[in-house]
Amino acid sequence: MKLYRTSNGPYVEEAGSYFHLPEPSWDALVTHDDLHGYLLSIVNKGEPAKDFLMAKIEAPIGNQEVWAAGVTYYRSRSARMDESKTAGGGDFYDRVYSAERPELFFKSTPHRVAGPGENVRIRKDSSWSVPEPELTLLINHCGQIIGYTAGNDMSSRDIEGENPLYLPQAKVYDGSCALGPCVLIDREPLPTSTPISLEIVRDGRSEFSGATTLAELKRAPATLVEYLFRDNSFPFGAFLMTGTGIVPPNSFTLASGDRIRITIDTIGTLENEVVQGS
Ligand code: DO4
Ligand code: MG
Repeated sequence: MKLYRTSNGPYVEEAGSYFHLPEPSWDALVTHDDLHGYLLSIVNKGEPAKDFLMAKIEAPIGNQEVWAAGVTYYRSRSARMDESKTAGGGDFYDRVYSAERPELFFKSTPHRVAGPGENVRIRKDSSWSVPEPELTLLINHCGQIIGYTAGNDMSSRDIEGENPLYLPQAKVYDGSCALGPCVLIDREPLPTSTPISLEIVRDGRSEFSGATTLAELKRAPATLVEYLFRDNSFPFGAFLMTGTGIVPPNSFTLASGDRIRITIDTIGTLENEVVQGS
């Protein structure tokens, strides 16, 4: 089932039919004792709504914090080592890739998150920016993975590459994160064969495209969540981005007007336009 947050409240979609939810609070849904069972009960009542298409789809977030895992794909390890080699930071990325403890960092508060169709931003003081397409977990307040969405961990590679201690500035700024278009609510983990793809369109033409699958993700989502919840509480639940396995070549940087499309098969496509900070 797919859960949407819209300007007209939340809807659940099953087999092409949309059902409006009487529970309007996104936080109450995320912290529901049995969200999957609750949504199933709404679907089974069988009263599809006709007004879903009139509503604006919004980022599927209430008061959840957004966190991110890093260097969970070999491609990300290599790209980071390359971008930070003159700063002498490369070794850290190699070590964290094979360490038992994953890299986890705070990514975003809800107000910095763009929904489908909204703008993501590149920093005005960055000259090398990329999107990072990432499977993103929705976790309830008890630390259970209850759903999956597509995420974009927008990153300033020059700022992070200059010094790894600049990571928060490279990663956390207005419009630096996008989530959506919906949350796939599933009790089962996603198959490792699940593809994630990225396309960047400039002036109507494909400027970059790439793909990976969850089989390339080095760490189990449940292990990442276990680390995140160690000595850390999330009363409204949390999102956890699981890292990128797609990095455009070093010659590529995003530009204002680029359209970023991130597709995860069973979830859908998250599309955003890029604007430059001024
Ligand atoms: O180590 C810095 C960030 C890594 C990251 O965001 C990723 O691998 O996706
Ligand atoms: Mg990332």
